[in-house]
Amino acid sequence: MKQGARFLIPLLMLFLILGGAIPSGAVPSSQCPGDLNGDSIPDPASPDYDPTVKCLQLGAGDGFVKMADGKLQYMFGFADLTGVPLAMVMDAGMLAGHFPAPTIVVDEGDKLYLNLTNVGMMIRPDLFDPHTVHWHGFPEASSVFDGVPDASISIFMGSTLTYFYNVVQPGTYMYHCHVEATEHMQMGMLGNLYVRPAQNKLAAGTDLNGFTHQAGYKYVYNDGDGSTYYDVEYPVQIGSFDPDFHDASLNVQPLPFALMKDKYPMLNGRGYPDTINPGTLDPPVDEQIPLPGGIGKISQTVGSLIEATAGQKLLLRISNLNVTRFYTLATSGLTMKVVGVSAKLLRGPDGKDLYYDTSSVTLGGGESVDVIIDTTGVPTGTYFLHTTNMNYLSNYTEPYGGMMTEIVIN
Ligand SMILES: [Cu+2]
Repeated sequence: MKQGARFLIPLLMLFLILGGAIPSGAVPSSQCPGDLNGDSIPDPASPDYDPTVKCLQLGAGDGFVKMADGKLQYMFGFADLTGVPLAMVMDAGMLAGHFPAPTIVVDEGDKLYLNLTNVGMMIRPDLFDPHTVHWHGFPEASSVFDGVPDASISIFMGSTLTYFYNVVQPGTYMYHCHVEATEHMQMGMLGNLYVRPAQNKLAAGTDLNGFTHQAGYKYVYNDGDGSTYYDVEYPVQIGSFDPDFHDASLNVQPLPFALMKDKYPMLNGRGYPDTINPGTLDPPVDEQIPLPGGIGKISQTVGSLIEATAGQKLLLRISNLNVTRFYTLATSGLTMKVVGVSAKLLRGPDGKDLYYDTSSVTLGGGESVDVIIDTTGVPTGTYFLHTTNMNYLSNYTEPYGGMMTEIVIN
C-alpha cells in the first residue's frame, strides 16, 4: 500500500488539474414517475403515483473495501443514492462504491426505473470509463437496457441513463457492470438482485392444488402448489478479488488479465470471519493514503450470517459473479433442496418436479440456484456454509477464513 500512496500524490494533483473532467456540478436528469421532490422516491400525493412503480438511483464510480485480513482494496462499485436530492448525487456518489453493490429486491409486476449516474473515478481521473447495469438473465424491455456495450449504450461521466424494467419473471438474478467486463467485474461492480413471485400476493385462502395460501406466505416461484414456500431468505453471492489486479489498478500499472488469480474468496463481499458480522463493516481507512473525506466511506453493508428458528424453511438465493473460476458451496449437517436454477423453477417441460436434495452446489460465473433448507427436526446449533475448494478457505496468506459463513439454527 506504500506504493499506492506514492502514486496517489501525482494522481491527486492530476485530479485537481483535470477538475473539470468530472462534472461534479452537473445535476442528473433522472426519471421516477410520482417523484415530487427529486429524491428518486415516488410520493403517494403525486397524481402520477403508482404503487407498482419502484425507483432506484445508483451511482457508478470507485471506492475502497477492506479484506478480512485488513488489506485495503481499491475497487470500482455501485452506490445506492436513492433519497439523495438529484443536485447532490454526483458529490454523494464519489468514492462511495459498495461491494457487493446495493441489493435490488423487486416484486413480479413492478415497473422498475433504475437511474444510473456515472460519478467518475476519484482515484483514477485518468480513466474515462463508462459504466452500465446488466441485469443478468432477464428479458429486458428493450436491448438498450441490457447494458452490454456492443448491443446497447453505456453511461459516461456526469451522465445518467434511466433503465426501465417491466418485472415479468420471478427468480434469483444478479447484476453487474458490463463495460470492459473482465476489469470492471474483477474490480467489484457486482450485486445481488432477486424478484419475488406474484403468487405471494394471492388472496388468503386461495387453494393451490391442495396447499392453502395464507396472507404473508412467501414462495420462491409461482409453483402452483406451495412447494417453494419459505419463511426466511438470504441472498448469498460468491465473489472473489485478485489483490495484484486491484493494486495494479490503484498504482496505474498494466493490468494482469491473463495472470488473474483470485486470492480473496468471499461471500457477499467479505471473507470469514467478516461474513458472520451481520451488520455494516467499519469504513475502510488506511494511514498510508491520506485522502481527506475520501477513504472512510462505508462500503460493505451486506453480511451473510444466516439465521433461522428450528422448524422454519430457509431459502438461500446463491449466485456466482466472480470472473475466474467455479466454486462449490457445501453445508455440513444440513440438506439443501434445489428448487430453482438460473432464475427458473426446476421443472421439466411437462411440469414434472425436478427438485433434488444435495449437500453441495457448484456454480460458475453467472449461475444461480435457489435452495431451501427445511430445519424441521434439525438440532439447534451452528452449521457452516463453505466452499469445498479448500484452498479458498483463506484470506490470501491468512488460513481459516475466506468463502465460509455460519448458519445458526435457534
Ligand atoms: Cu463499469
